[in-house]
Amino acid sequence: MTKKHLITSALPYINGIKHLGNLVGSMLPGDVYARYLRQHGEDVLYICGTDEHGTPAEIAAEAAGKSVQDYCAEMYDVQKDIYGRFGISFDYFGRSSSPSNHKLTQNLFLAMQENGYIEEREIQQYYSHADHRFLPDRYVEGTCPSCGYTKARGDQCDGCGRLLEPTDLNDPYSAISGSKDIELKSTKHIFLLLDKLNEPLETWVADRPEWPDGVKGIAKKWLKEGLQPRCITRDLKWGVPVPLDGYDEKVFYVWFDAPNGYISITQDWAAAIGQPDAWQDWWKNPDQVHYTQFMAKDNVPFHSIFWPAMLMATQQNWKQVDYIKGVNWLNYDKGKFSTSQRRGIFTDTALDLYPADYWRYYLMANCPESDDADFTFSHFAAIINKDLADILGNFANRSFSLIHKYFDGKVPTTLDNGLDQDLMAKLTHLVNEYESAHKDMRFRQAMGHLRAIWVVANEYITVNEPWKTAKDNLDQAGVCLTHCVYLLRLFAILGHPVMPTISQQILGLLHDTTDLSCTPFKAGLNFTGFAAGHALADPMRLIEKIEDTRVEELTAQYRG
Ligand code: B3M
Ligand code: ZN
Repeated sequence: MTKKHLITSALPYINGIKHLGNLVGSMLPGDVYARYLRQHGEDVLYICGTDEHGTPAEIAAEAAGKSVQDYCAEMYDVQKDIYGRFGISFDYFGRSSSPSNHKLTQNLFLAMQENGYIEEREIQQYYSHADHRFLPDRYVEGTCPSCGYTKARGDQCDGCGRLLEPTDLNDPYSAISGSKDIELKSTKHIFLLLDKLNEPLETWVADRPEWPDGVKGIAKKWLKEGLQPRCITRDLKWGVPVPLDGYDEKVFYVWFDAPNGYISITQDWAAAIGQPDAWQDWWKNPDQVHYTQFMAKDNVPFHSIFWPAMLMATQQNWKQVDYIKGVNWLNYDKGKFSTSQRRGIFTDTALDLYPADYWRYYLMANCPESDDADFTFSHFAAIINKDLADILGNFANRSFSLIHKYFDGKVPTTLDNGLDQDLMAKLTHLVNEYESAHKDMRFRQAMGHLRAIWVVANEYITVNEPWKTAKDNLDQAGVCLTHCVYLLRLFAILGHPVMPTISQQILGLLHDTTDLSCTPFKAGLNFTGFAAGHALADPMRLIEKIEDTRVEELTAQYRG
């Protein structure tokens, strides 16, 4: 029996509208993979949601002059709407602040405590006299002891990625007020005894055959250094309450509750479809499910070590991840995207500028899979103008215009003698390569194969010159143009995972009612075409080119 496919994308933080780097780093590849699997008849559940606790939410809510509850509710709706307009086909987009995640996180914690993986410790924590409060790790900044980055945070250094404790920082200061008038004071916190899980984790990581070397390398590096007990409570008000006496002023560390969101959002999905126990099919049935996670590379440690360790510590046989797709960074014009400096292209702006599918195709064709990628408007325009306008769009335009000119907008003939054998040989090879690349989540390569299929189609119409043969051999022109109708339908089927809207537009022009969401690639290859006389829609320009002047304007406008 084939396994069900559980897919999750790293939960985007609630604060601020996400930029293209966030999109291509987890949600877009997750969506492309989910669409591909569904199209090929697999049973898929694609889960994501907003990561709402922790200091980013509190800081952003304060800056917006709103309660953190109101801020999160508002930003949840904003982000959900944007991903919907990008065609991200989650089965459910939930919230880590939901009651289900509070309950689940507390129950998981109590199970870890029951099994001896929890310990209370008195620690030294920075107390800020200027801010009259203890400082959670992200509220402490300072100089990284490893790389000297001066704005390293108390939990992780953005300069070198090292995970830190606030006491590791040199020249620490309060990230709230900038005050250096901070001192270490004693306070009690709860620790997860990760050191007790080092050995079982080493065995588990070794038994992850599918993990890419890069992911395995990160996990093994952590395990080789030896996991240390990790503090899982924070002096914050907004978060999952700690179910222990004396912890009313503390909540769980955001990374202790966020990944549980994958499970609790599935519980919310089950409730929403009226089958409250359906979530168990995905999370309590480990042998029947294949679980793939998508995330940016800095989230790999938490997903390959921290959360698997938590689930192990509960001894409740939770489904653990089978494959982790960690994506590198998308940089903006050789620098970093910056939410605070509004540097770069953010998902709301992107949708105002161009159709979602332009971005979807561009980002997958340049997906930072093995290395960082760099976005510039000139590169974006070059790819859209060449791949989508000149190759795909031009082929569609020529085909439809010639069919309208010489065949009254109707399919010229049937292909009773079968499809051109040379064309089919090229297509079959490329479609197999394309399918294999999707299956292995090699997205850049997949887009290269898709583009090559469009090129084969253009070569076919160019070699057969129906605009010439129509003058003295209409039948010959008809056979060629009927092949073009066949090719356009194939493009729609192949394009669905990445460019669902353009693919549907092509079908609309063909007056074809095929359901692309469940028509596998090979079905497109075997199709021999419509009946002769099948009426097509009037030609429309599928892709609008991006002019050089517009590229210059946009480059200047979004320089940050
Ligand atoms: N919210 C994404 C980030 O680090 C983080 C992922 C949580 S997945 C459980 O930007
Ligand atoms: Zn560093």
